[in-house]
This record gives sequence, structure tokens and C-alpha cells, in this order.
Amino acid sequence: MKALFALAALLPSLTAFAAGPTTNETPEHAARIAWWREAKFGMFIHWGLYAVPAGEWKGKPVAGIGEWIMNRAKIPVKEYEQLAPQFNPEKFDAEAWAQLAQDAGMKYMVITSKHHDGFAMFHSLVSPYNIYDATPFKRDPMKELSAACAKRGIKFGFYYSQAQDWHEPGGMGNEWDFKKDDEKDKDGDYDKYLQGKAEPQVKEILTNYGPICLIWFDTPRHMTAERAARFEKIVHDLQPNCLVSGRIGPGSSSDYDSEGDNHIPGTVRAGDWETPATLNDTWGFKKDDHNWKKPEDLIFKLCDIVSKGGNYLLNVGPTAEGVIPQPSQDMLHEVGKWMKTNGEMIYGASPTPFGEELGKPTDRKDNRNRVIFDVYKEWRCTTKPGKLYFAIFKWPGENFTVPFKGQVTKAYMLADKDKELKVTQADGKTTVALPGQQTDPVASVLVLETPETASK
Ligand code: H79
Repeated sequence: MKALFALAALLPSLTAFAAGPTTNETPEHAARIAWWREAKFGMFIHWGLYAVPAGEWKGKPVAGIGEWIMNRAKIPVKEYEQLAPQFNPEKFDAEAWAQLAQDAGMKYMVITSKHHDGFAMFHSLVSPYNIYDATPFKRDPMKELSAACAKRGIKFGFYYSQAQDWHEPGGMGNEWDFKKDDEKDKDGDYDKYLQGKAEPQVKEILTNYGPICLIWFDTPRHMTAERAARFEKIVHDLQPNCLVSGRIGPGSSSDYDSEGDNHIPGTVRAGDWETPATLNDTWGFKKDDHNWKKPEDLIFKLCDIVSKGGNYLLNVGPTAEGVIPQPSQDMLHEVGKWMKTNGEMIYGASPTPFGEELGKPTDRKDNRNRVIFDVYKEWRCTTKPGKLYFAIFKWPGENFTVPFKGQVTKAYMLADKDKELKVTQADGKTTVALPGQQTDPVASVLVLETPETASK
């Protein structure tokens, strides 16, 4: 880390730390993904039939994430299908959802067009097991959402579970109604499902909803390079600018990587990546999950992720009535308030040139064998040409000292840009005389302007 810091001080340009691949990138890819690198913060939405049972089956709570209830309770297809006539989200308001995303400072929206349960949340001609044909709602909420997002300049994308489909004999995952997954693959049922439902539905969502910014594939069970390539070709044939997220399958050239669900790396990670994350412990609505994160935690995670080079795709799980839970709305408004003043350190920003502020590895590993980090929470840094941004989470009092020894031409808080702050430098460190009190109760953002990049 010391070496990195020394390097940062010497380098003519901090843009050397820009996110995204710096080698082997085609100009086409750079152009396609430019908006995503700028956006940094998106809204994930998990909405489907699972919002009806909302975590409870036959009067008993079912453990685990809400959208997995069919699997966890081993609900037969015929029984689960009975949820469709009960699904009538009359309070659904696409404008309100898109407005919430905008108020939070989110630049893109990704919604479940079909989750593992196999139920399409759009009007599909491929299968009548969809919200338009199988529920009393008789509307296509995806059409309404794509329009509401377009109106606000929010990019619109779809989650699509390509491999798991518990409703179909050939889809992966349902071994309580159908054959074992291995047999489905061996017997050709899987390819029949892929070609008969998944691939045609992916064509539909890329055809009927305007420009789709990305397709978020998930859990690529039994996906081979060849199968993944088929999906990739469909996406790029129909919408060449549509990004393909990381979980499409092996051997394919997805546009960016997905971290594990809710996982934030301990250090700066090169390349394009995203952390998909929940606001409580479930993706799809569960009435008993009140384990909400705190707004300050979300703001920290946003800064933490961006300072490590990633994007934050933050989930809401609307109810079967079509309402985003009030605690989710409240939290996102809090984040939005912070973003209004401080979004400059997030959008289009590159990772920290330091690293020692992030934390250090422990000798413990998590259940997926990843090293657990002792995460430091004093401050986070992001950069833009000519600027270093510091989100200060632990207000240190009079002075803030950072390990930066390059020249500083100006220092100020984002919340009070006109008030220049006094800077002193000694022993390879920069000390800023902070204003009398923090400019934000969660994270006050300090800017250091540097001539090395200001000329760029
Ligand atoms: O869509 C969300 C999840 O439903 C999906 N990815 C995010 C974005 C996802 N699919 N699979 N997984 C995540 C891993 C699943 C793990 C578990 Fe389970 C599901 C743990 C508890 C329920 C599998 C089934 C392991 C135990 C039971």
C-alpha cells in the first residue's frame, strides 16, 4: 500500500487509476459501457408472485430470501400457480417508482422480468404464465416502468433468470416436481426449455420495451460457453448497446463482473464490477423482514464501493399491492439528500489512489472462502482529474490529515464550496483545517484540488 501511495503522489495524472479495463478494450466496448461507468448507483427491483406469500406458506414462516419461497417450501407448480389469480397490484405506480430512483440519485433501474419461479412480469406471447395473461391486473407494468424511466433519463434494464425456471420441466432448479437437473441436461429437456422459453422471452424483453441498458442474468446452472453465447448473440443482435452482466455463464464476454450478492471487496478491484445488494435480508418482499440497514450504512457502502472501483445496485422489494415498503423509501430519500450535495464524488469517479484507509485482511474467511477484512470506516476517497474527494465519516475535530504529498492548490467542502480551507503539508502528509463543524451528519465531503491533473 505504501508503494501505491508513493506512486500516486509521483504520477502526473490520477486518471491512471480510472475504473475499467485499461488494456485490450475495444473502442466499441468503451462507448457502450461509458454511461454505466458514470452512473455508479442503480436501483434493483425484485417483484413477482413471491410478494403474495411474502415469506409465509400455509401459516408458517419460510426461512431464507423471499423470492426463493417456492424452492424452500418445495411448493408444487400447480399450487404456486394459484398465486397468479391473487396478484393484483392496484397500487402500482410506475411514476412513483421511477421518481424514487431519481430522488435517491440512482441512474439506472434493473427489474426482474422473470425470476427463478418462472413467472414473467411482462406480457409474454411465449408463455401465458405472465402478469398480463394470468393475473387480474391485466396491465404490463414493464411497459409503464420503461416509459417512466425514459421520461426521467433513467436507464432501464431487465433481470432475467436464464437457467433456473422452477415452472418448467426443463428449467434448472425444480427437482421436487421434475427430474434431476443433470438428467434434464442429459435428456435434452434443458435445451428445449432454453430454446422454447428463455431465449424467446429474452428476445421479447429486448424488443418491446425500448432501449434496454442491460440484461442481468443470474445463477448460470449448467450454462455452457455455447449456451451463454446464444444469449449473448440474442442481446447484441437485437440491441448492440445493451450490456450483459456478469452471471450469463462461462466463457462469454460479459460487459462487467458481478460481485457475490451483498459482497463488497476489501480492496480496490480493477475492471468493471458491481455489488448487488439488499436493504434488508431479502430481495423479494417478506412481511417479517424488518432488518433494515441504516441510511448512514448505505451512504458508507456507496462511498466504499465507488472508492474501490465498483457500482452499487441497491434492491427494493415491492409488495403484492405494488408498493415499495415505506422504510425503503425513507432510506433512499436520505441517501438522495446526501447525493444532492455530494454526488460529485460518486458519479464518474475513479477509485482511491491510497488504500490504507480501506482496512486490512484478517485471518478469517467467510462461507465462500473469501478473506474477511477488518473494514476501517474513518474516510473514503474517490478521484476525478484534478480532484481528490474525501468522504469523512468520523469527524476528527479541527484537522483532517491524509497521506497525500502532491501539490494542493485548493481545499474546500462540497457543502460549502466558496469557503477555502487552510492546507499544510509535512512529512509526506497533507493536513486540512476543517470548518468548525461537520457539513453533513453522516459524511462530510472534502475536496482537494491538485494541479497535476487540473491541466488535463
Ligand atoms: O435474485 C437474487 C437471488 O434470488 C439470486 N441472486 C440475487 C440477485 C440468487 N439465486 N441464488 N442465489 C442467489 C444463491 C441462493 C442462496 C440461497 Fe438457498 C437461497 C440461500 C438460501 C436460499 C439455496 C437454497 C441454498 C439454500 C437454499
